[in-house]
Amino acid sequence: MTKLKFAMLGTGFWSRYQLAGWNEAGGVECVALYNRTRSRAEALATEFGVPAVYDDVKTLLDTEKLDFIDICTNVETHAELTRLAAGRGLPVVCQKPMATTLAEAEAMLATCQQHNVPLFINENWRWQYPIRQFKRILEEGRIGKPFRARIDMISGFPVFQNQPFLAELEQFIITDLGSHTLDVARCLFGEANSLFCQTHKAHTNIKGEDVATMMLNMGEDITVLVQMAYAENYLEREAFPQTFITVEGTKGSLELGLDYWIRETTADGTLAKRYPPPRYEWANPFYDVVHSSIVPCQADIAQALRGEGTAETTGEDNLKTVRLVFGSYQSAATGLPLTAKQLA
Ligand code: 89V
Repeated sequence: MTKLKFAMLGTGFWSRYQLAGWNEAGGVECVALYNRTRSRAEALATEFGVPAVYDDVKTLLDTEKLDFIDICTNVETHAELTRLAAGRGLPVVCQKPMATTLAEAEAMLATCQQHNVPLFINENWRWQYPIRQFKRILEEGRIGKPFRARIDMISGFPVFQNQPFLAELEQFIITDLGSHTLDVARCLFGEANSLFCQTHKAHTNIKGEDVATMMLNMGEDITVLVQMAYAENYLEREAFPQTFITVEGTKGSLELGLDYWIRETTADGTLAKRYPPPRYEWANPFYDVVHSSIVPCQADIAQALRGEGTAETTGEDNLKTVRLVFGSYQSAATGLPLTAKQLA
């Protein structure tokens, strides 16, 4: 099989895991790296044996023969880089969050459609092994018809140390984490029929909100509460970046809890089994469940890029998550819930 050649744009904190993920997924080859600070691209190129380095995107695109590009830069550059690549007929894979506003995300998709190139979003959270197992068990239906669920990602982890730019975002936790948790909600329960959100700021030294709570009605009338926080809550045990999920159904309940234990409780009793994520040598142990989810996410995108099927996390699909992200800010600002019509 000939490998698909790609360039990665951006060589910050996330890019080395993204590159390792592509290597693990297989069938693709990174042939060039771009960073506006050339030395940062050079360092990563040496580490991963990437042959070419650029500090100018247009020169890279004019020089390299590529099958797609992977955008791993800060969010405010995603739209422009997408426009440049799509204009040259190149499929685009882009990091979440897709864009800084809903209008910008819509424009990115429209540009790709206009140039007839696919757009994929590296939305990995729904690919976490324990979450995939949770989805499988939920769909087996033993807990009956779900009517209420909770998705929690609450942490005191010093996230700003590894990703300092997060402290500078005017809209922080819903764009960074809500992009993931709201996407998981869609993946498990379907599309939103309504949304209400409230936010808070616990850290005084950051720009955006770091606490958010959303109440949604989703799919076939399921009430879903999404709770997120980065705050020094002095949790008895820090669990970053684990997501906890509880679903109540007409015949039982299902819980994804600490250390990847899934507990299914029905009239027959409780069945508990642990579903830890795979461990990769290249993964940062503080992020293992997230880093390992990069691999199936990229394998899914790679097979779609080879024309072997559709991917889950297309730009078109992710736009529905983006609508929930910015809908949450709108609800928090106005104090009003949004209807399905307002979210469409
Ligand atoms: O995946 C991410 O969006 C990261 C983190 C795990 C820290 O939220 O920014």
